[in-house]
Amino acid sequence: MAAHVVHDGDGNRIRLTEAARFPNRAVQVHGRLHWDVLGLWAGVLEGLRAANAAAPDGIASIGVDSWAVDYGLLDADGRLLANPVCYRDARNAPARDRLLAALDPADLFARTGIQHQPFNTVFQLAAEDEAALDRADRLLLIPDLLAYWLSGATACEATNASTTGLVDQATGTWRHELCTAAGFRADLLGAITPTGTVLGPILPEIAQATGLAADTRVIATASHDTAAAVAAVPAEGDRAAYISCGTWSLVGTERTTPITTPEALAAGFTNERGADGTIRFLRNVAGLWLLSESVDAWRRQGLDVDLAELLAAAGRAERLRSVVDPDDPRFADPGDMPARIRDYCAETGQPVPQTPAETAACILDSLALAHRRAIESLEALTGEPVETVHIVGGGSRNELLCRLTADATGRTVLAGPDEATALGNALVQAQALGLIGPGPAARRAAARASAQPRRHEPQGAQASWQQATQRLLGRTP
Ligand code: LFR
Repeated sequence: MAAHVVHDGDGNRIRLTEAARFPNRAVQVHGRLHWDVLGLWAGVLEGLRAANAAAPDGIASIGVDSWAVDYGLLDADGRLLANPVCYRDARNAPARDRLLAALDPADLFARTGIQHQPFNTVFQLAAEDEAALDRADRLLLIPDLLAYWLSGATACEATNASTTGLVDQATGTWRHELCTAAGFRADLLGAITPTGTVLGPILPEIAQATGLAADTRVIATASHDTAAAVAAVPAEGDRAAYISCGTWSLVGTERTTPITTPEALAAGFTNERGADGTIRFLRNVAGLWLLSESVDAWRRQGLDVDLAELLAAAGRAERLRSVVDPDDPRFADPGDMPARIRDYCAETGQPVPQTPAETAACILDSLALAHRRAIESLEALTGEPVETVHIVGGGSRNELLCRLTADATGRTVLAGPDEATALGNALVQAQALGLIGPGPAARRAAARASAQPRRHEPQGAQASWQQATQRLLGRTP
């Protein structure tokens, strides 16, 4: 995505232009789920070539963001030792259980602020191949790895570092005793890099391969995609929550202090770091992953599924006929999602969705309900009312999900921007370059000026969603 800072009567805003797009796929090899990181790298280079060709005034800087927690291990010569493993690989859950049995889970949460997701880097490292750890000299999270290949500088950007589960929430530095507990050397981790640090110019070979000017800077933007997306939420006032909606629905608020109470831990909330040291207090809800995996499964079975038609049919379907808890662990791994949804509904004595439209309706109703559950927990845990829900990210394009979320939560939903991660990434770079003033308020103002969210007011009775919540909670298998 190419971004252009516009200064006009409305203040500073960012105009985004899509220069290129490439898919990201997890690949199963020899019993392990990997990312195709070299495919991603090829996509980055191709994208930079396209962005450069589309920017007659040149490109000042590049910022890399991606999903969180995953990493590559490098040897002493800076060579990648193995293809990074995908966080959805099955190796993590047993390692988490082992480590949590040895540590005090509530104490760990209080120290790091991070929810005990099986895929946290700390648990992945506890499951890591010992020989690889012995040979490794350095660990880089995915965006830091790509930024290293672009600039030659090794960074450990702060927003993404917090998701490892290895950072002290109070000091923002690594907790070395957790490295020891997980069985790896703390010196694999470099010093944490403040968000917005200029890492340096691109390497000469990158300038040559992409046509970019040799002085194009690489900036450690908010490299965790959710941190970038939340940095771009066009919120006004403090009664707004966000849902960063894509593969996951990340439901939360931005705060200045973490909440690490046993109640927050039990409700599945986490405290990740945002740009400017803000805290993203949020819950991971399994998001549109359930739908995208279902579409993949139907296509593998030879069904010709058109997403727009499927969503239209799901919109016409009977509401709340059957609902699942999207956070049930059975939905976390790649696979035949429609079959798992059928099993769940059968086990809980609900009508079993048969057609793709019925299945999609079940998924979207269930996500809206899970959004409601997370917003209600959020209010209870923070003691602060939520009046408006901003849905940002690719999921904000899903009109049906936005409408159902307004209905289920009984709150106004403001949908968009859909490219919130790219916008937040660019906002942080623009601040690092001094094109936008420093601090969260200036960024938020520029985020608002850059977006035109669509409004969805809740329609219809709350009672059916209230009953469905009770039904879901009462029937959890
Ligand atoms: C969203 C996201 C979430 C993180 C999950 C795994 O893309 O980054 O914030 O919990 O992916 O990395």
